[in-house]
Amino acid sequence: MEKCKNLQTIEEKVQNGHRITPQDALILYQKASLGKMAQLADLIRERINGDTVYYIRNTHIEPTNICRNKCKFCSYRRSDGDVGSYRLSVDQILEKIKSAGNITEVHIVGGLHPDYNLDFYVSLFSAIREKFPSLHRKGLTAEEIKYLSQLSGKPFIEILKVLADSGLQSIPGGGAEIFDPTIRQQICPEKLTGQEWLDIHESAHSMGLPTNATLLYGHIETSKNRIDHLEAIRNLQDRTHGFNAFIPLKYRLSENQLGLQHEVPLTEDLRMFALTRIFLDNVPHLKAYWPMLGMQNALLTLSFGADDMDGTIAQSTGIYSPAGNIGKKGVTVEHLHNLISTEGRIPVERDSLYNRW
Ligand code: V47
Repeated sequence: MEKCKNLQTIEEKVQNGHRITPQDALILYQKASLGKMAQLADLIRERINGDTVYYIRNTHIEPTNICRNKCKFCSYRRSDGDVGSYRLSVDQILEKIKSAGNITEVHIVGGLHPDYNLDFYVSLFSAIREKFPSLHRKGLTAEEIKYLSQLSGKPFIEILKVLADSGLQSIPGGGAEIFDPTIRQQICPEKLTGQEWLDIHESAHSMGLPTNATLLYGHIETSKNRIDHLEAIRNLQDRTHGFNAFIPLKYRLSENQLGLQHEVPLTEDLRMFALTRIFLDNVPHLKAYWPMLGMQNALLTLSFGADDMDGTIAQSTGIYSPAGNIGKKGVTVEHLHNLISTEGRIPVERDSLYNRW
C-alpha cells in the first residue's frame, strides 16, 4: 500500500513538472507499468521537443580497429597483425567521406593505437576542414582524448584546445559505459574512470565544445548503477548545459568476451529509454541509435521519450556489426522521413547542433 502511494506521488511529481530523485527513479523503474512509463516519458518528450523527431545526414568512420584496450564488451577491437585488423590513412578517410555523398556531419571514433597520435588527428581534422569546409566534424571519445594526453604528455585541456583549433567541433558520447567503479573494472579495466570521463566532458563544455553522453546497459550492471550514472550526467549538465543528447546503448553479445548468454528484452529497452527521458530532464535530446537497436525497435522508442533517430549513417559502422547489430547499412532521407511520419511524428532534418537544416 505504501509503495503504491509512493508511486502515485512520483507520477504526480513528473506530471507537475518537478524533478524526481534517484530514489524516485528506482521506484518508478521497478514498480511502474510499461504503459505508465511510456505515458510519463511522452509527457516530458512533448514538453521539450513537441512532436518533432530529428535526424541528420551523416556518416561514421572508424580510422582503426587496432586498440591497446581489451574491453570485454567490445566485438570490434583487434590486435596489430590480427586477421581483420586495419588502419586507414588520412587520404583513405577523406576518400570515405567523399564516397558518403551528400552529408552534413562526419563522426570519427576508433581504437587506441600509438600511430594515431595528436599529430595524426591534427592533420586529419585540418584536412577534413580544408576539403569539406561545411561538414561538421564530430569525433574522439573521452577515452581517446585521455590516450592522446598520455601519448603527448600534455594535459587533456590542451589536447582539446589543439584539436578544436584544428577543426574538431563536437565530441560524441562514447566511452562512458557505466560509471560504477566495480562494474567498470570488470567490463573495461583499462579504460579511463567515470570521473575522468566527466572531467573531460566538463572541460570540453567550458571551451564551448558540445558533447553527448551514453550509458552501456544490459550487461552485469544493476538498476541502481544505471540511475547513479544518469545522476552524474544530470549533475554535470546542471553546471555546464553542454550535453546535446543522451544515447542509451543496449549491450549486444555476439563475438565479445563478456560471456553473457542473453541480451535484455525489448521491454527493458523501452523502460530504460522512458526512465532516461523522465530522470534526465535537463538534456534536450534522447537519441535512438537505430544501427544498434534495429530500425523497428528504434521507432518504438519514439513512444518512450526518444526524439532523435541519429541519421542516415551512410556507411556501415564497425563497432556494432560484429556485436550483433541489425542495421548494417545506411538509409535514405526519404526512408527515414516515411518511417517517422508513419509514427505520427514530424520528421525534421537537423544540423549537428539541432538547428533545423
Ligand atoms: O562506448 C561497444 C558501445 C560505444 C558494444 O555521441 C557497445 O552521437 C553495445 O558512443 N554492445 C561507442 N554497445 C558508440 C557511441 C555512439 C554511437 C552513436 C552515436 C553517438 C553519439 C555515440 O559503443 C562505446 C560502447 O559503449 N559498444 N561495444 C556492444 N557489444
